[in-house]
This record gives sequence, C-alpha cells and structure tokens, in this order.
Amino acid sequence: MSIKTILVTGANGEIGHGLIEHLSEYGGMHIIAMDLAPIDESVKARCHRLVTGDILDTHLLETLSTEHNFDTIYHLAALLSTRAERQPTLAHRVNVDGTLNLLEIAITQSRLQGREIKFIYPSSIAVYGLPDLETKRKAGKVKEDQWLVPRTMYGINKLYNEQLGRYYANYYRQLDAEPPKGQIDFRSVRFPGLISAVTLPTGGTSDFAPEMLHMAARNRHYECFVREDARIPFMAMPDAITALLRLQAAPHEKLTQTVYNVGAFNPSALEVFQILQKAFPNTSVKFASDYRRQAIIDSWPADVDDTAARRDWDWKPEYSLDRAFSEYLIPAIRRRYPSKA
Ligand code: AKB
Repeated sequence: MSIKTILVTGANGEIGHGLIEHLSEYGGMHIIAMDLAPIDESVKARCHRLVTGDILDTHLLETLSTEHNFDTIYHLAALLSTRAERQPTLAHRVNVDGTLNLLEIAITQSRLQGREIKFIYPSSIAVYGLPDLETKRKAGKVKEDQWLVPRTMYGINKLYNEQLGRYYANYYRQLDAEPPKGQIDFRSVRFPGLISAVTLPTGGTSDFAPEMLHMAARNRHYECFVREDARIPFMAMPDAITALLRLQAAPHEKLTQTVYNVGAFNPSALEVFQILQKAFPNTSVKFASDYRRQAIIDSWPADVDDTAARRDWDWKPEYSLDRAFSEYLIPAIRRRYPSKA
C-alpha cells in the first residue's frame, strides 16, 4: 500500500486536533502538521513531521512542497469571526492570502506530480448574512445559494475563498493555450458552530455554547454574550471530523457542487443552558448580551438545509442535540475536569 501524504494547516486548532487523531488511526499516511505555534504535545506523536510556521511565509510553503508529495491538503488555519472583526486587515491576510498561498502550493504539487491534489476547506455559516431577526425567523433552513451577504470580515473571507477554490478547480489559467484543467479537486463544507469536549475555541462568535459547557463543567460562573433566544446551528466535533473525511472520500462524479451545508442541531442559548443545568446543577449563567456580537449571531441563519450533502455523499450526523450532550460532551467533559464535575 502506498503511503499518502497529508498536509494539515491550523493543526493546533479545534478541528486540527480531532482530524489528526482520526487520520492517524486509519494509518497508511504521513501527516505533516503545520501551525503558527509549536504543535501540541497531544498530537505530536501522531504526525510524521511538525512544522511551526506561518501560511503567509511562501518560502516555507515552497520548501515544504519540494520536500513532500502531498495527496490531500486540509487547510484549516484561519482567524475566526470575533478576532477577525478586531483585526480585519490581519484577518484578510491570514484568511485570504494564506488560502491563496495554499492553493498555489496545491497547483505546484499537481504539476510536479502530474495528478490532481485534493484540497479540503472548512467554510462556515458566517458566509450568510440575514438582515434582521424577522427575516431570520422566516428563512428557516437556508440553502447554499441564499442570503450570501455576510456582515463580518471572516464571513466575507470564507465566501471569497469558496469562490477562489472553485476558480482554481475549474478555471485556473483559462486563457492559456492549453489550460491545465482539473489540477485541484476543491471541496468545502460550511460548518455550523462546533462544540468539542476536548478543546475550547478562541476568537469565534459561536463560542458562547462551548464556553458555557466548559465553564459549567468547571463550576465557574459564565457571562453569556448573547441573548437567551439566540439560535444558530451547532455540531458536535466528532461529526465535523466525519463530515470532512466523508467529503474527502466521496467519488468525484457524485459531487454536484463544491460547497455543502452540513447541519446537526440548533438549540437556543437558553436550551443549551437548560441541558447543562441538568448535568451540572451548579451551572451559573448570566445572559448579558453584547449587542455587537449578538448582531453577528442574529445575521447567521437559525438552521441550514443540508439536503445536497445528504444526497451526494451520504452526510448524516451521528449526534442529535440529546445524544451530543448525553453521550459525548458531558461524559467527556467530566473526564476532562474530574475534580469539578
Ligand atoms: C466563529 O464563530 O467564527 C466560527 C464559525 C461559526 O465559523 N466558529
């Protein structure tokens, strides 16, 4: 069996951890893990090579590209929505220029290897922008081509990158005498907010739900920055990893689009609190809406229509709201903070 080489950027992030864990369990592959910070101890042993560096460093990326033949690139590195609002130009550089650099590496690799390179890209519900709560309520489950008017730098970056990937996959250098078609097989999922029992996200706007969970498990008071009725889609981390792996493995001819919604459950902030209160009776939360971050949440859909993913590559979440908390999040977080829970 030939060993596959997989590049994972943003390896220290929430998705990076889970993805590397799963990939390494499959075996038969060399994982090259890249992050701005030194790769976390918990994933180190699972990787073939650890690269501490910046996706804006084109020299580093080119060196990596001469040293390895990548089969698949999982480009996870990004500045999330809240952080991106605080540093919009940095966000644009990291999120857009960084992605462009990775797409260029994928093209170079494809030329060198004479075959297609898979490029798996996590997009986000942040690409949507609903103008007001009444429209959000009426819109219900949004389809991939609706309400694409994001109000955050991060959402704009993600939406543009989806288009960039589609361009690199289908139209790159289309005016050349012999346009090099099909060099990149770009595939993207639009993730809802993700909840992990292992890692806490940083810099996102959907962070209120995972933060509430981790604070409740640690017996700490939490000032929730959204209203009780704030509602967006969420997903348990294991399902997010499954979505990436399943989309990666789907036969090309079955895919009818490059970007897919994936959904699982969509509790309000109050419903998350009520579930936590049952598991951790001391849960203490004050809903102290920060109207600026709340406005971002209000512009994201209450739910997504993931019919296309279900039809094209058999997407189906394992974890409903109940199962996510009772079988994954709460047991795992009790193990994580044993003295508190
Ligand atoms: C964020 O809140 O920025 C992310 C996202 C929804 O993509 N978690």
